[in-house]
Amino acid sequence: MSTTAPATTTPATTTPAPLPVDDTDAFGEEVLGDPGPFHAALRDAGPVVHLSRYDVYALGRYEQVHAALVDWQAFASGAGVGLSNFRREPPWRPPSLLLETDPPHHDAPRVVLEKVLSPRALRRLREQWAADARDLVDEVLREEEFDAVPAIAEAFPLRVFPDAVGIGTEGREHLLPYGDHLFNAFGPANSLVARGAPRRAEHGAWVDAQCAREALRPGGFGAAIWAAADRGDITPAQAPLVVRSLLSAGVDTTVQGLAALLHAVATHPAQWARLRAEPRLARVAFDEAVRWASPVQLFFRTATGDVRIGGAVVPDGEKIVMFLGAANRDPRRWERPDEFDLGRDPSGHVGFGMGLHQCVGQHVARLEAESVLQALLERVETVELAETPRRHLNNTMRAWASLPLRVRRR
Ligand code: OVV
Repeated sequence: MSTTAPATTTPATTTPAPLPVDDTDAFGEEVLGDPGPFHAALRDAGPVVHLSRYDVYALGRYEQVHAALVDWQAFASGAGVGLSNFRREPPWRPPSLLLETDPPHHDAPRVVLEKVLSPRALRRLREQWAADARDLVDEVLREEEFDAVPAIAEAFPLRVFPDAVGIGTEGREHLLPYGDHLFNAFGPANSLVARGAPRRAEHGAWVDAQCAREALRPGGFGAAIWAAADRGDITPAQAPLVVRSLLSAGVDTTVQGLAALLHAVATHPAQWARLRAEPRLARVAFDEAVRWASPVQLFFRTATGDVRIGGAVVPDGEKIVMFLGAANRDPRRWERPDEFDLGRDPSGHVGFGMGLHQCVGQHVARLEAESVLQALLERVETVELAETPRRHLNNTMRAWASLPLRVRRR
């Protein structure tokens, strides 16, 4: 499946290495349903591979994915972190001030959001979220069998996160479809994008309306962002877009992070037993689940010049896709990468990215996951799949539609 094409630029003295070519549809249903074989082929083909179908350059190895993530000068975000190149086509929504920008524009919004979502700022939520998780899990455990996607993975973030942001209670059903379309839109304009397109304006208008100062309750993350605008840390024009990032990146991601964790423990009974014996492993369990499943599978960058990667050259202005999910299972970096293993140290995984743009909401995600896992550990003896789980296909998220579980209570 891999052939070799000559690289485009060939300086006389430093001949670029040959560039492997792969014509697989990286966003086709076959790969989205089971990306493992494609990821392995990509990693084995070389440090960088040309994906001929989309005319983009792909990184599947941990070393190069990590290197690209931390080199924001050479690998820019400002032209978009999806397939679409904002230098050539207009974005479908005003670009995010966090995700789709580079320094120096990126920095003020980042500093503001880092403070708003810091472990310190989240301390006041810990008790409440622990209680919310216990209530939810008590409700769910009235049945021995339930679908953990709607019952827990969706229900918990939807119960705690919009309240923490401080939006109203009306219209919250827009959050998941908005996020689903957003994450599809980082990929090509395939049938998944077409399916979301008819209602994207409706979801987008609702989300945008929640970002106004008047829409945000005092005490929440949203109000804290507006307070930063009042202090002059960001401009009043920036504030609503920073709030929008919370509503964009904070829901589907944590839903699928929780789903990944629940899937992991349901399919690894020995690891569940270990967690029961050592609840302090709850923290590492979530990070290992994020490494193992990589709910966010990929992001793109744009080359800001002719960029050398492993001896090959990516030409100026071209798009580079970083397969986070492939890097997180690269055997060059991880021992037995396909095993969900609480004995390993998953730190350094790129499931939250790395470098300047590394997930600013990761402490929120960890707190949500720990709250839910703790409540389950207190109440559940064993957990297993009751039926075959069902994937939800998305161009950039590795997601579950359904995760039927059977539990035995303590
Ligand atoms: C990491 C992420 C995903 C989706 C949207 C955003 C960020 C945003 O900032 O809007």
